[in-house]
Amino acid sequence: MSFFGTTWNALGDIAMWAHEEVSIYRRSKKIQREKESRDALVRLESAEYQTVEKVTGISVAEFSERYLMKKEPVIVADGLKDWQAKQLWNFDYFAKEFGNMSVQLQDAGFKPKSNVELRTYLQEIASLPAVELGEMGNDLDYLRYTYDSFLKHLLFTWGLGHRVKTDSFSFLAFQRIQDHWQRPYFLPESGYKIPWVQVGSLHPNKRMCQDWGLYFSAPGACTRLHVDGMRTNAVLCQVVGRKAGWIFSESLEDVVRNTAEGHADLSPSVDSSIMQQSARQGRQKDRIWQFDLLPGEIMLIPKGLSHEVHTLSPSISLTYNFLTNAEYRDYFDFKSQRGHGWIANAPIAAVPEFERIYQRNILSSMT
Ligand SMILES: O=C(O)CCC(=O)C(=O)O
Ligand SMILES: [Fe+2]
Repeated sequence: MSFFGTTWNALGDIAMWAHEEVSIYRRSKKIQREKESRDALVRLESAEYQTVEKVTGISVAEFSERYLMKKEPVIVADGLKDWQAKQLWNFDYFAKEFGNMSVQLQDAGFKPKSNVELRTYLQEIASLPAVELGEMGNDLDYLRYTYDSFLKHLLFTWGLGHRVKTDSFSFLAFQRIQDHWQRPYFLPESGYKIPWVQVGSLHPNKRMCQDWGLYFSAPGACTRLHVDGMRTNAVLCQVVGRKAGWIFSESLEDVVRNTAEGHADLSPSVDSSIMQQSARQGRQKDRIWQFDLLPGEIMLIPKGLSHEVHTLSPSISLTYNFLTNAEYRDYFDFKSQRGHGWIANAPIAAVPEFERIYQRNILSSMT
């Protein structure tokens, strides 16, 4: 990319960010959320429950029309077909290439935890036995992203990262293993609002996108229920191991957050008129998607939807966020109403009433 192209993209990023922050700040007093959900049980029980669809060989146009624009999650089962990462990446590879680095782990809610040697961490998790969805290890820390200074962060997001010296694992890995991965084949080349790419092509392996991360996690580790900070789309690219969990429709955002955080009435004895009314309203739009993500697959987590992710076997994944031009209006209106993303203070998988619902649905999908 030319110097002018890079400058134009960087200015676009800054202008977008400033415009959104001001707009959201001006509306922030009007942002309301339901702080308690009295009809949570009936809403969760009457929601349409389905598994995330898997497709292969999908075109950019079809992906956009059927999934991206409709905020419908999907797993592209041959998503990593052109990636060298599929052959090259495993726990030994990262231990060999980056093992001496010190990395800071995080808990299930992105809170910073201890610093450890990368090799030690990888060796500890690499051979742990697989678990089933819902089996959680409470003190299993996650390697998601290791920060460097704000200035370096900006340089990486503007595509100038190759010039920067860094001691952070995430930043160094981004520089060194660029050729192992690329923009997924079903995503458009250009026409992005986030990151700003109006001319030329987006190369997410050259320019660090929002929420970019190489994630390493142990069976039983979890990323608690949340909406991504900027409410943009995420692609979760699964290179090694298996992950599973749920994505919830936007209509269920407050219900699931209150359920996870203990602000929901989950007793079956709630006033029957409330139940009938919410069942009627809910049936039209409340949806819960369960996913099962395998190596080689890429899942779209649509913009603004709440999700919780559980690691079932030792896992390496790569993720980043984006927003295309055509989605901008919808994104902006929704974000203006709801504000920034959030992360629940407890996992929804630990709520027995929710567990009953998803176990029942797993069983019924097997018969
Ligand atoms: O893989 C995970 O544990 C979390 C992924 C996620 O939430 C995302 O990519 O937005
Ligand atoms: Fe997320």
